[in-house]
Amino acid sequence: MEPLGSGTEDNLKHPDDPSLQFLPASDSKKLDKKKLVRLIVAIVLVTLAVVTALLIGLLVWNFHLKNDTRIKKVFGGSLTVANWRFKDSYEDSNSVQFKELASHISKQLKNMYRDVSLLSRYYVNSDVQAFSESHDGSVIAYYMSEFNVPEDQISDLSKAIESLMKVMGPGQTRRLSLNRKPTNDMLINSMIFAVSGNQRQSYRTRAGETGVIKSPGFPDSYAANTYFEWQLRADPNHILQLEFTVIDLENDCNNDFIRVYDSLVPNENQVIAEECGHYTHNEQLMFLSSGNVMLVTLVTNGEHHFPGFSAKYSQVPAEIRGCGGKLTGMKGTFTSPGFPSSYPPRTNCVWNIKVPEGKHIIINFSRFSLTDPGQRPDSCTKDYLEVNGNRICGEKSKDLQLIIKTNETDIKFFSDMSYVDKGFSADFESYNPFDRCPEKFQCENDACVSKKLRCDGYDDCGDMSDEKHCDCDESYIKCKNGFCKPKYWQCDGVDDCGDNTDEENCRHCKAGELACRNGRCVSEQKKCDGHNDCEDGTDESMCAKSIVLTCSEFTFKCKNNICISKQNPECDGHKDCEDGSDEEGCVCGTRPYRSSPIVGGETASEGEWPWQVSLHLKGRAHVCGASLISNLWLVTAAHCIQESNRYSGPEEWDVFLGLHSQTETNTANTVQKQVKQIICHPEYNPLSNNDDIALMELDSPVTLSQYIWPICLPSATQVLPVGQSVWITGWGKIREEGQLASTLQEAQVRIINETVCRQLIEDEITPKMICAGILTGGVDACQGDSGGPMTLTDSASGRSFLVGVVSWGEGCGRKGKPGIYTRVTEYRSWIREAIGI
Ligand code: 4AZ
Repeated sequence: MEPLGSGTEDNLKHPDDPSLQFLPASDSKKLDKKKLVRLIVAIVLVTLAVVTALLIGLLVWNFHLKNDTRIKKVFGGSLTVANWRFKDSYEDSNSVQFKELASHISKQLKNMYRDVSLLSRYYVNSDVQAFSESHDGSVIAYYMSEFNVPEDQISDLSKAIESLMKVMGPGQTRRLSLNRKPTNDMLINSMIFAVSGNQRQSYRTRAGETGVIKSPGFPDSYAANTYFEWQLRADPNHILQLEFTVIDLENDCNNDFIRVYDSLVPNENQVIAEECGHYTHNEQLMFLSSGNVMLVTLVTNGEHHFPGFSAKYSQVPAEIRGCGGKLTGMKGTFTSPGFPSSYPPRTNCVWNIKVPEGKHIIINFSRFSLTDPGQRPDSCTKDYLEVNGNRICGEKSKDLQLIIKTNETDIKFFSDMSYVDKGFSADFESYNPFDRCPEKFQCENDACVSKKLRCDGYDDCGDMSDEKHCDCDESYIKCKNGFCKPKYWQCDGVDDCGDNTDEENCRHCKAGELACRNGRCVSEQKKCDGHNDCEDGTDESMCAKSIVLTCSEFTFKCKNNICISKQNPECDGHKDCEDGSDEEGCVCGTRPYRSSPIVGGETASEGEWPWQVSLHLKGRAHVCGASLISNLWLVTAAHCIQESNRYSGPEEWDVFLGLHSQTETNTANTVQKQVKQIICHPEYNPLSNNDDIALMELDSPVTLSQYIWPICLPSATQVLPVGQSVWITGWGKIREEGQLASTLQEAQVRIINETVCRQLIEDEITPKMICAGILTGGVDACQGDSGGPMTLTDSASGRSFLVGVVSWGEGCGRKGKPGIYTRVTEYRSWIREAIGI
């Protein structure tokens, strides 16, 4: 092909070419230039057109196509069709009757959505999935409605559904014509977001029979990323009772969970209970429905393999005995419906208690647990008991007592449509208002306590009134404020009187004298003068500068075998040993991000106790605590490992570091490790609990972080004075008869004098044990805290030391029964010899 602009003059001036007639006269050079300009203009125009088209395309995609990325949303609900009698054939989804009614209801749902423009715009279809018979013989329909909605409209869609629910919610009747009969009303009683199931099984209970439902693959393991539903139905006027015999799922409820619904569809507003993790059989796990249907769902996300669940179901008459009534006489009992099973949702009971004229009523609750995830204990809007207009809810760990100063009262119990709890068990008694506590002591707060508890040094009434105006017998000291306290509490380093009377005049040395540990007295002025005046170093032990002494039980030995006077010199930020060995290996025990129920404790902040470790029996639940002492080693209790010789193999354990909540073991802050070896103390004695300490090596070093950090080991000579405050932490039981805590708990206790402890605890307390607690009770370690740390934080350096390991005790949080801990200073050289730390 000939290149552009390369033609001859002759060619251009050809007389037969008509197009040439209109060309202006020009020479050939001018003509070439014009062609070039035209070419450039054409190129620019074409480029502009392409860019514009691209921009328009992008804009269209952005505003139209992108917006049109639609998400499938399924809302589930149920509605009652009044005036429509239930037929047995409605239970068979293949029957003609089922299909006919389902099709009518689907049409009505479509009509209902048509009235709301947002809903009608994105509505796809409705599917009626099941029918059940309501208590009055009419039909309850369970349906799913599907919407195909742009992503950015989802929340508006949910709001539209919510407001529709308000119009058509519980107690609201909407007349919708079925078969064009105006007499047929449709009462919509719920309509909430739900996920759609992909595996469903239906079961029908028969009177007197018990059925069983199990997760697929039980007891081996269930599959990951699945959703299963079990629909349970009972006869009219009956309710369903579901009792879990085994629950063994992943601990993290965000991954795998079971839900029980008071409906045939997974209606979010009708969740009775959600369960995950390992059910420990501490208490019966039984649920009741409010009507004759129940749904159990299993959602699995996690890849781990767990056995699953098994549960028994049966039907019981809806007339649950014990829901309200008249109670008369001098005394009696009443419980929440179904107790000790969880009470059913949607319950409303009223008990009228009437005792003889002139008497008053006292109600004692031995159990009170009315919690609901959506309810604060001070608001009581969901599940509650109402007495004289006052609502009570939440969990009361101590015995709850109500005093009613009339001879008649109404007690109302209410449970809403979601989440249930164990309920309550109560006794009522009449009492003579002029003799409130026959044969007992009447406290100022109207409680009655045994006369024996009066003036015993403990606050038994709860308002100290049993400890006021006391004449103290010879085994007690009289505090200046009038209280009596046991003599053996005198001079124990703890202000038991509250005004320090019991800690005054404890030293045998004169005023202005310092008491040495060896019993000598020296002038206060000799303190920190650089001379060993006490001859045991006491007067030089709390000084900025240390002096060199002959080694003894009161001195710290440096690496170069020189002993110094300073008490607890290790990792205090000062170089006390000439060779600096007191400041070696001191990365431990710091909490870079320290922010600020063990029995009577509080929930810890995340990262507050970064050395706290949770030991799980492999693939199962938490059983013991432990402390991280390097990036490879843990300290725990020997009894955790050697219990009946069952768990002594390293392969039997999973170690969780950086853990906060037992239900979230898979967060970015947690690390799970296996165990390489376990070294139990060779002299551990399970009968005496002496030497209750063990070491665990991780299979690989853990990366330290804000949430995972080792605690310092104390030197053998570190002093732990009586009365010192220390912290205990763990996921142990929150009450002696209670359940394990799900989030890490912390509590502050004090070191208790050994002599006092021996008088309080029946079993032998050896010098290798530490007693610590709060003697008035209520604050303590408990089962499940074992192996975990007792942490002492040095206030000057802010560094924390592992001074104790949770070991044993007589019950948990009992009055006058401190907890017993392994004294770690006694094992300093054993640890060094065993693992070189
Ligand atoms: C235990 O069973 C246990 N109250 C641990 C600590 C205490 C009691 C029992 C102290 O592991």
